Amino acid sequence: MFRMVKKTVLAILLTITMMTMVGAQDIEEIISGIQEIGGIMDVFKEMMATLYPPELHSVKIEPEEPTANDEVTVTAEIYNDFDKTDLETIEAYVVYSADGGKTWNEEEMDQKDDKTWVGKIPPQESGKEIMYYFKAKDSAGNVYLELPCKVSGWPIEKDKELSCMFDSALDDEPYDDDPKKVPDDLDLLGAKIGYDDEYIYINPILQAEASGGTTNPTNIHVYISLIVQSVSGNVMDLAKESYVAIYAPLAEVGNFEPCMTTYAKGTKAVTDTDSIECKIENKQLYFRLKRKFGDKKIGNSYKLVGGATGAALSLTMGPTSGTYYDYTHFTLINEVSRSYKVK
Ligand SMILES: [Ca+2]
Ligand SMILES: [Ca+2]
Repeated sequence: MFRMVKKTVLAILLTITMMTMVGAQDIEEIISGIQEIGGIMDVFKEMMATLYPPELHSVKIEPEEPTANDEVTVTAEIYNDFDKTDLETIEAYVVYSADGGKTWNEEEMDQKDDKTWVGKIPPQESGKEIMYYFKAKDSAGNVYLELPCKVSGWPIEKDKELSCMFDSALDDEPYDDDPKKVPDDLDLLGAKIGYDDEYIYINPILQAEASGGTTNPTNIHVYISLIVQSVSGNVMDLAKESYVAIYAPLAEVGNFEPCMTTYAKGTKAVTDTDSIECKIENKQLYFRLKRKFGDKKIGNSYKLVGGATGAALSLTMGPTSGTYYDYTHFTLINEVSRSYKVK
């Protein structure tokens, strides 16, 4: 069931993107286009279930002022919203660094009850500042992820990676899809995310370098990442609340820019090239999105679809004139820094 549901979510995301690209400017027009996708209302309810990743509600560390002899017990309430979804949190980790975020160590947490997870951080040297963060996964592969530090170093230099980028949710297994079904340049293996005060950075991890596709026949590859701040019980909110990063090297064929965002402004869907930079470095695709877009601003907590890939198969587009390939699950991001000092 979930596989089908996710494909439907992906179809919606790509339809939003593609309809915007062919100039369907009115949000209601886009939504009615989405509703024409076969069988969509049947999977509506199940679809909603995938929009609610695990959430973190409280954190406690013991002892509060650890010494070099103390193992630290970390207790966190992490669970999916029981009112909104049947999905369950199945894994949780506390990840810590004793060197200011250069290297990270992961400790799997034990589940105590349906809300509470307990993990241990081993004794650390006296005087050290220990940074830590949490991540968790649910039964559908959605992820809760804290971002403990800010990205530095854009633009990315050759043979270097951006700092402070962390793994968001993966796609479905097998991560390496059969090339007959998903070409390597559209095959997602996961996605990384990072942030600073002005921007959000996303690296959809592709098996081979992103490529444009072909103009004849029309097969224009589309790479997207998506941020959504609030989805209040209606999947169609995706169209109204989404901030979509789009990379489509051949988009100029349809008189569009190869690197742009789309989002709702009032009742209209707009495209914008000022809020985004797309970059291919070391064969990887990176988006840098301004936190401010239109009349909105991304806060410190939001949901992310790290990557979705598809192709436009026609330039006069309706809901059926595109195809989708791959898609990562939802991640709930929380930009938060946590630390304690060893006495
Ligand atoms: Ca894949
Ligand atoms: Ca593959």
